[in-house]
Amino acid sequence: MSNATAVIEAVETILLDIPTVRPHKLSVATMHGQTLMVVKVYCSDGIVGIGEGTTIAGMAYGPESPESMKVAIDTYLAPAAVGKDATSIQALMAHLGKLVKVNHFSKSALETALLDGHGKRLNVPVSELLGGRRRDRLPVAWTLASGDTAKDIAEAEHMLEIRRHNIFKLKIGARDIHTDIKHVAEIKRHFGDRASVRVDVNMAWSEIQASRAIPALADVGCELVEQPVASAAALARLTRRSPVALMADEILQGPESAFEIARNDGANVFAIKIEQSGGLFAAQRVAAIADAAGIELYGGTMLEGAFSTIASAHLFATFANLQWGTELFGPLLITEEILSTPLEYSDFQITVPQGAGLGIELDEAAVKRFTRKGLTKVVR
Ligand code: MUC
Ligand code: MG
Repeated sequence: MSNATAVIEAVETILLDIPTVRPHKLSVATMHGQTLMVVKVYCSDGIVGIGEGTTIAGMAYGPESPESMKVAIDTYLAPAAVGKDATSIQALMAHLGKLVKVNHFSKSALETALLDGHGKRLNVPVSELLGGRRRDRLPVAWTLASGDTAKDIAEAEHMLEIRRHNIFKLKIGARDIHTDIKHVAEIKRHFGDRASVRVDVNMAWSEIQASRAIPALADVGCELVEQPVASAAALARLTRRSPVALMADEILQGPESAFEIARNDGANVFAIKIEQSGGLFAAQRVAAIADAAGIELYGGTMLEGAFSTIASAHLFATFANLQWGTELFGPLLITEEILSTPLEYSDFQITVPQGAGLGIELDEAAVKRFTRKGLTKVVR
C-alpha cells in the first residue's frame, strides 16, 4: 500500500522466563514458571507496538509453545510483515493468514502489537479500535491450584480479605473423581455464599466419568464446569443433561469451531481467549457467534503476562455480554512486575487502562533481567 502513513520497519521477538508465585497444578501439568514471548513492531513513524504470546506449560496444553511462536514470527510472519502498512491491521492479518495456516497464538501476539501501535498512533485505547468499551472494570476470578485443599482455602481467604477475588476456579482432573469432588465440596462448604466456586477439568475425564461427576459437583454447589471432556460431541451430549452450566475452552479454537459448537448446542458458556481464537478480531467473531446462539460468555486466559491480559481486557470491555466475568489474573501468578506502572486490581475487578494503545509500558530493566539469553531476534 503506497500511501501508508506508517510502514513496519522491524519486528523483534524475545522470550521472558518468570517464576510463578507457587506451583500451579493443572490436570495436564504442574507449572513453576511462565514464559512470555514478547513481540515488538517498530514502525516508520516512530511508533513501537508490543504484543505477547504465552502458553500453559509449554506444549502440554496446546499445539504452540512460546519457542514455536518465536520461530513462526521470526521465520514467516515478520519477513512477510516488514514493509507493509502498519495501519491496515485487518488487511495485513488477512494477508498473513494466507501465508501461515493456524498458528493462532503467534498471530494473536503480532495482531496485539499492531493494535497497540495503532492505538498509540491515533491516541486512543485499543478498546476504541475494537468498537468502543461498554465497561471500564471487569470481574476477575482466581484459580486455586496448589493441589492441597487447606492451602487453597487459606489462599482464597486471603484473596477475599484483600478484596482481590471472590470467584474461584479449582483445577481438578489429575486425581480420582472422588478425591476431586471432596476437594470442591470442602472449599465450597467453607466459603458458602461468600464466594463462587467453579472447576476446570482441562479435558481429563471420559464422558462416563463426567456424567457421574457433574451432578455430584452441582450437589456440592459448584456453578460452572469447564471442559470436562476432550470431545466436542461428548461435551454436547453432557450439556443436554447437565444440572450446571458447562463451558467450552480447549475445543474453542476460533470462529469456525465456535460455529460448530453453537450449531450442535455444544456448551452453555464459551471461555473466550484471544490467543486460542487467533487474535482479537477473531475472538470478537467468536463472541458474536455465542451471542447469536444464546451461549453465555466468560473472558478466559492462557495465564498470560500483562500484554495479552490487557489486550484481552480491552476486548472483553467491548462485549455486549460477559455473563461469567473474566479470569484475567495471569500477571498476578508470576513473581515479577514487568510494567513501569502496575495494573490495577481492586474490589474484585481489574481496571481497563485508559491510555493510548494497550495503555501500559514495559519496564525495560525488568525485561533485561528475565530475557532468555542469545535468542532475541530482530527481522528488518
Ligand atoms: C485454562 O484451561 O482455562 C486459566 C486459568 C488457569 O489457571 O489456567 C488457565 C487455562
Ligand atoms: Mg480452561
